[in-house]
Amino acid sequence: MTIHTVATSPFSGQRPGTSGLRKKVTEFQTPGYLENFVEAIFTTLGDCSGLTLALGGDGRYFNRTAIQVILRMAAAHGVARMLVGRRGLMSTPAVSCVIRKRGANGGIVLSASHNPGGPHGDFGIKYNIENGGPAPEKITEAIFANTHALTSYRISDAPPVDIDTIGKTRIESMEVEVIDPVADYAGLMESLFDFGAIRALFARGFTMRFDGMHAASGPYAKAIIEGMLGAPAGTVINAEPLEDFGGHHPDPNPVNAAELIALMAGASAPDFGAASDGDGDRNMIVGRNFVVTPSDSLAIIAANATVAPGYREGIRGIARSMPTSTAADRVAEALGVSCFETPTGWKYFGNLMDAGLATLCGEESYGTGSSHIREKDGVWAVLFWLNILAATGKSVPQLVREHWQRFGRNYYSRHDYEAVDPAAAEDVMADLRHKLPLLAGHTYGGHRIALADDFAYTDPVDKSVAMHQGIRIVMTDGSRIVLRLSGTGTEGATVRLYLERYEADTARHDLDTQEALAPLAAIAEQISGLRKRTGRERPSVIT
Ligand code: VG1
Ligand code: CO
Repeated sequence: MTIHTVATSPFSGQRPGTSGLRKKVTEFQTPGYLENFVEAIFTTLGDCSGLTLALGGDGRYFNRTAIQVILRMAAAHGVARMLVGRRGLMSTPAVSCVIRKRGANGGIVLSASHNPGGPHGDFGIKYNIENGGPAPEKITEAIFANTHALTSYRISDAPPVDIDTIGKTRIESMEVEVIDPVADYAGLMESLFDFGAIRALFARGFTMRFDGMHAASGPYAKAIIEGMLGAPAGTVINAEPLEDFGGHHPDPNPVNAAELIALMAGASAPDFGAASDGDGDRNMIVGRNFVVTPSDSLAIIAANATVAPGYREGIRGIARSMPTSTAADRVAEALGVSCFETPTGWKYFGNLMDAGLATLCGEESYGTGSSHIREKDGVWAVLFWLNILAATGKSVPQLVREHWQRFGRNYYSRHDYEAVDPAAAEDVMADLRHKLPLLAGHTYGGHRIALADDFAYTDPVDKSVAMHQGIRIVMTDGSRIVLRLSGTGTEGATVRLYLERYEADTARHDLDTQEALAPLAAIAEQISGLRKRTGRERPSVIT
């Protein structure tokens, strides 16, 4: 085995987005492309001797190839130990769990999350720090800066490591330990939730369907829900991770998980439905003929948190991303705890959780989690719901309706305009920014604008500032219109339009969501000209 220094030259565009570097697989296959980015990570880490790092991915196409390259590069940089998930698999929350539980210095997650996989799909890579969470912006920006300065990368010519068998091997002087990707995580879940009560629920005949979408969460859900909690075989479907996710889009929303939604609306619907995404950090919660919005899910978990043993003492605070509905804010107020509004992306929650300021965090994009790790966590959210259902004996629709009766309903929807011309998308945003100072005080279609700004966030812990995190137009009645550009796409630009309207009156809690939000959508178009400028008649995806 020899360590080689290979000459290279920088690639442009290796800037990590909302959650790491995501590109087409074909781009990652360009000779040196992956190596350069990994070299930039190691350069940013500096002296790697003595470091222990976790490594795993969602199993998509190119996962195995990338794992071998990263191992050989880690060995060349003097990393002491790598903890690799068997078959190269580890869900994003499981990587976070392993880093924390085993006291690793960080980890590398290979995933493009909810983006499609396969040879013509997407791939992604992200660095997580010692607390188990995504690297904060100062680190991702340093990695990006290093991608520009590279002239070479270092790699061992060691033969491929067997990553399919649990055990230890070596590359150069680095130890490679292949670990069971599920064990640590399953143990953590058992410590947080009332497994006895959930087991009893299933024993009483409660039925459930969990759609693993042929992605990373399948093995976790199967081991925990069917294995430890005794749900009948077949409760977890599409549990085997596939390199192309079976050709599906591993994004758990009503559009991509249409089959589950149809099942839950049919005559033979089980009591509870759930799905997770490519890397297992997202979740969708469905009742009989009833889809729970992620924003409501966060609020409902917060309001019922103490039923779960891990949260019996109560929660310290809630954090939500800015576009996420304000349903959780009302719960925080009722509980007398703080509520934080952060930019989009889980990396902004890390400091709040480390400082003990927030226990529960959530995003409108089907992401919910807590301070048990530092990533959002799909299976965790599903188990939390199971625990609440078991403890209350209520159905999903009943729980949600009662929540609305108590706190009011936040009608909420996100309209995505995908793969639009990047110049047109930039134009929409630039023009809106320009208009912002003139908007407050104006009335559109009966809505008076109370505040219009370009969201900026100062981290309360380290005082770091994130600017330009989305345009926020807030009405005097609390209704909101938010526009921002996606930072995870790999084709053109994606404009996200988020709409929210609060309704206290129980008699008006059964409106169709899109109808309830149509007046706000019209105002958004009037102010932004989004459809006109992008040449789209309607959104590509509505969730
Ligand atoms: C999207 C979501 C965001 C989420 C991010 C990563 O980002 O909107 O809430 O944190 O994906 O999730 P963007 O920039 O495209 O809006 V995951 O499950 O892809 O790691
Ligand atoms: Co994900």
